[in-house]
Amino acid sequence: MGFFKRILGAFGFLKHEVRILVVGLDNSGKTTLINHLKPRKAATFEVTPTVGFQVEEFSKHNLNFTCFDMSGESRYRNLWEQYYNDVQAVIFVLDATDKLRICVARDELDELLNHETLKNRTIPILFYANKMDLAGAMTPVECMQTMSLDRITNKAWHITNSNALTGSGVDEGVSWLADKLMERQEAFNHK
Ligand code: G3D
Repeated sequence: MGFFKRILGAFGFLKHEVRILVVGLDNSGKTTLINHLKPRKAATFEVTPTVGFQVEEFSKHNLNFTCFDMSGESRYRNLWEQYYNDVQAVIFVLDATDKLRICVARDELDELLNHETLKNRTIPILFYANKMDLAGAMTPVECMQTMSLDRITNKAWHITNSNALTGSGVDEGVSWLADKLMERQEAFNHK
């Protein structure tokens, strides 16, 4: 089943807008990965040309995707933090071959997890250990350990490997995310 069908199924008729953030360091493969998520037709793809800070967004039905680099000058941080509001899920893309900068990714994850807007929210976080096709890529378990993901106790999270060039592994992650969103929707409906 396609990405949009899965998520639309998860949210029933989608009476509300759903925002999914796609974040990670530059060069981790975010743009390549979301090319697999974007609908081929009717994609509205915008690049917001802010000096030093670039956000890519697309929407379909009531699903809104916002994608940006977490690296970059810290003076832009408060700009992208505005996107934390109303987010229902996070996709965090890791370059599994970048052993040097995975510590930077871990620090950025810290900032995200401890952010006032997100720290008490139970939104699911999907990690892609991307570039699995390249020699020397860390396995999802190695990424999990280096990123200390087991410290995330108040949010559902999952890590899976991916090759954003071919789309391999992308669907597995999306299925997990759709299931988590569905569980949340069901819990909300029973309140
Ligand atoms: P970003 O949007 O996170 O900055 P991009 O990253 O999607 O622009 O990807 C950065 C580079 O990594 C691109 O190469 C892209 O083709 C490559 N890449 C992304 N995902 C994968 C993957 O799974 N496997 C491999 N082998 N390469 C990948 P260029 O050469 O265009 O800079």
